Amino acid sequence: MTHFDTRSGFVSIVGRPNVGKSTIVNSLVGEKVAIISSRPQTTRNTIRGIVTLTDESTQLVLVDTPGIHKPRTALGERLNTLVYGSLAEADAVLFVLDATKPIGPGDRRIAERLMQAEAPVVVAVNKVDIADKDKVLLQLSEAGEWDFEAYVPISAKKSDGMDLVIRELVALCEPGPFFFPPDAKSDQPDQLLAAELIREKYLARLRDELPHSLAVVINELETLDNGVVRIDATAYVERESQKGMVIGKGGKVVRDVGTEARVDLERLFGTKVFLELNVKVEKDWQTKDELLDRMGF
Ligand SMILES: Nc1nc2c(ncn2[C@@H]2O[C@H](COP(=O)(O)OP(=O)(O)OP(=O)(O)O)[C@@H](O)[C@H]2O)c(=O)[nH]1
Ligand SMILES: [Mg+2]
Repeated sequence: MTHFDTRSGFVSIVGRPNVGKSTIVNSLVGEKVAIISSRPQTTRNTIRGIVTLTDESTQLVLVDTPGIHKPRTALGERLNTLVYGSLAEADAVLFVLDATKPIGPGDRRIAERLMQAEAPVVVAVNKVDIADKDKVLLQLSEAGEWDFEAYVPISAKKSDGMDLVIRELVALCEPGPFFFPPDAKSDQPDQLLAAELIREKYLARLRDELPHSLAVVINELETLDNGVVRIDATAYVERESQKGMVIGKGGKVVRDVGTEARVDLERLFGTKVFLELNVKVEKDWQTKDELLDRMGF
């Protein structure tokens, strides 16, 4: 029999779009490993954030997932499949609810799926910093009928209650080896994180449906002799008519996004970054399997 001095576990973070899953992951990890926006469907792939307790007794591998919703495109379907697929490898699930919204059919559908899954479920009622106390209590008691492992009211934005979340999840870990070095924060390749940071800056400034039509791909990422990191990136939109909005008047939008992204990228790489960002039209990329493959979904 194998004996382990350490404990570890994979935790899937699931819930409807925009409930704060990625904010929770960043808060637990203590670093920005996942991008955040006020728009639903921000996260598009499973991003792993890693939390190792300071005494190095336990390692949690947090798997941030896209919000579960009614799919309307091939991309939407892939995202939902991705989420439910992540449950197969999960030792525990953190099911996130938004305290500012009543529990709806979307939440119930997810809850029913989770009841059939093997992994134990901890429910986090998030955004309590902006929700009425009464609403939080009501939601806790309604969710309590699902009979999951534990219920924790939190504010990921204010990092309130995160120690409770950690405690509940650690209790569900089994003896086992660490999957990553104790100081690791994420398993995400630099290319992907860089593309995500650029997309985040766009999400913050584009209106209407455009965010869903946008994908960012890193064509090249290299460290030059002088230590500067050079990144060549393309923002894809679906229609010629959208190109103008992504570029902006006189190139203002693409320039501002580039400037903001560079600040985050320089923090990420710890060095000066030279970012070349251009815009291309790739018709209906969300519905074409071949394009989704190429974009890494
Ligand atoms: N006030 C408040 N806002 C929060 C909290 N947690 C997240 N938010 C906000 O909610 C919005 C969505 O947060 P995300 O972390 O991107 O949500 P998500 O569940 O990952 O969304 P998808 O990836 O689209 O499924 C952002 O505007 C966050 O700043 C919180 O505890 N309090
Ligand atoms: Mg997210």
